[in-house]
Amino acid sequence: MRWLILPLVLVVAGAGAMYLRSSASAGPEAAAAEPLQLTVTARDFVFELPDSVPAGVTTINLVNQGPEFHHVQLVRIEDGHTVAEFLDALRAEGPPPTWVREIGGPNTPLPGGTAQATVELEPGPHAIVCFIPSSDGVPHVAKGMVQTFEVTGVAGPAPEVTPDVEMVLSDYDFTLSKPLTPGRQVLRVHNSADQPHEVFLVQLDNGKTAADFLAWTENSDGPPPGRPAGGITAIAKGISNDLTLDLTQGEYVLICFVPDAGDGKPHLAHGMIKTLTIQ
Ligand SMILES: [Cu+2]
Repeated sequence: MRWLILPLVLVVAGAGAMYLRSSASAGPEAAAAEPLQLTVTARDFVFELPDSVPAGVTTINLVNQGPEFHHVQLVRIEDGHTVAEFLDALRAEGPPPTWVREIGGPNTPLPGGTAQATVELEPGPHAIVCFIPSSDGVPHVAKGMVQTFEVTGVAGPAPEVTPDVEMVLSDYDFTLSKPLTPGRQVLRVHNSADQPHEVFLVQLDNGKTAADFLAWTENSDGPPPGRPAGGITAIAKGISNDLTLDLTQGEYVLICFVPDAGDGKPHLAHGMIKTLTIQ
């Protein structure tokens, strides 16, 4: 199996609790910490962001200047490995390294649109990759859409964010702590499974089904039968991302496209696709 074709089959060892920190750590006089902000601009086929980014809880704002679809897949390069080794591994055939950990990022907005997700950036080498394929089947990473950067310094106090709704990703399901509702809400997505998972939320057009959307992802013929409504890219076991959703009533579908560690099929083929009515 070539990593460039099925790049998200990243084997991950261990688990790291993210920023689900105790609220007891902040005294009443402590100023409320805010997430740091990082803008990532995507175009065909490059990412633009600083070479060096401060550590801490950070809201990643993806601006897609298209015209193709792009996402931000953040990975942390661990265990003393280097960005050069990471880039070599991306080019090489064979299993992906165990020292690369997926830490999420904003999932796919419409071309010309924006998406956001809040992640914890720890010091060390990182990369942003786009694994979405063009209509020729070639993933954007193979067209140059990978950018490495260094996270530096020491993180300040983490913001005390209480999510409105929590979602746990497992093999192969999305479990919500309570129903999503119309309006703005903060969703915390956590992966409890050994495999990495993502969530991509699509609001279906009137009369369209999840099957219509899947058919469209295979041939991209004409306009999509729905529109992206938020999501996060793959996160390894133990990682969480927060995102703000702004929903209206309607039919939605939740999808994970991450290839399975066992058979290489996207997780949606293992049942990791779910329809929701938001009312
Ligand atoms: Cu999955």
